[in-house]
Amino acid sequence: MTDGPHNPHAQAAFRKEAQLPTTKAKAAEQHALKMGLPGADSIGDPTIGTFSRGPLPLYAGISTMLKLPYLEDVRKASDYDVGFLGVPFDIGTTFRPGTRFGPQGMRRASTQYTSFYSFEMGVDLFESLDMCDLGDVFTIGNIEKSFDQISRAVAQVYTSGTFPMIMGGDHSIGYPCVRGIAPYVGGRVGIIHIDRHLDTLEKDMDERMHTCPWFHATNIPNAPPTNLVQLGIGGWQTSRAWVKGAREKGTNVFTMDDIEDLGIAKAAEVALELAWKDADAVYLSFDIDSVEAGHVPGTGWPQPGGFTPREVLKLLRLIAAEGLCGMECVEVAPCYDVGDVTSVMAVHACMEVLGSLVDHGKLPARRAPIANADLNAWKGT
Ligand SMILES: [Mn+2]
Repeated sequence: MTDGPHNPHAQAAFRKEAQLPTTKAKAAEQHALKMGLPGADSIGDPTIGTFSRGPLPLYAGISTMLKLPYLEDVRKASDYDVGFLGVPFDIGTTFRPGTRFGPQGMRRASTQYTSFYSFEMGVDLFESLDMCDLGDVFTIGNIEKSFDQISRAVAQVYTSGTFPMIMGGDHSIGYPCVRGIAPYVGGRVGIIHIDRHLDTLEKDMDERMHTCPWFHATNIPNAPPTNLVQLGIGGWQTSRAWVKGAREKGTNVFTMDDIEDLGIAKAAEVALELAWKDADAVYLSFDIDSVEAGHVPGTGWPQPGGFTPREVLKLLRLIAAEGLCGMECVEVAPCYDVGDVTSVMAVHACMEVLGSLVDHGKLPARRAPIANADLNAWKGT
């Protein structure tokens, strides 16, 4: 590593890497060899087994999220700091469907991320966190009943003291996801919503579609619209009815121009101030279509003019620095994707948030599980 005055970030990254443990990775490697038998005599590398049982090769094996353990018994979620939860649901879609395959797309793309390490942040998620893939919510062919299933599933994860990392699904799930957390927070819940679309209709096509989550989430008694911050809104797909909804509710809206004028760092600071005002927790809703359409073709409503990947990743890092009660990544529709770039972007966003939570001491910070939690506490909200 060359020292010099012009690469302080890289030098800091090298220093942080030198401090990271390898304990869990080594143990996992031993376990993989034990399960998959040592490799053939001709193989020189002693870490290579006959059967692939660890993260390598990236293209092999069973695609759980990040090749993490699949937690079949959801009652044991409390053993983990982070639980990835798929919500394969797209009947709230008003244009192109396909986000029911979002969780599977993200799982497939996630194998590229199984080094778990961010050079710039100097974080190794595998060493720092116990994570699992909780599989998927059993969504069905009815929006409201599926919402009930989603709220119940999210409540199960959250009351286990586990960080819910939710993989959508269309954006209608924002409402039942927040609803599944809010009753257990104690105080007020703020929401940071990154999107090109306001999604503040009461109903669309006579149902609570993916254009509607924030109208309903902000009717939850402890999730008021004044603590909802909507970042990146704009373009030619925003209906005037959405604007009416946001105006009447009094949500906090920032267009791409607002954010560009403020700069990403200041925009994050302002968003955090608003979302955290008198709040005990903040939930993050990341719509992949907030990113410039050219980078994320695999989504239902691609739109030009959004964030560049680099901008949005920085924004996500800064928002996560203050801690979160959960995150959803929605609107990934792999059937329109090109070379999995949209799924990769979605996985990268989740990794960036987890990395920042670890880097800022917000994870691992397992909340004590709520004993005998009422998983229906959200009913009526
Ligand atoms: Mn959107």
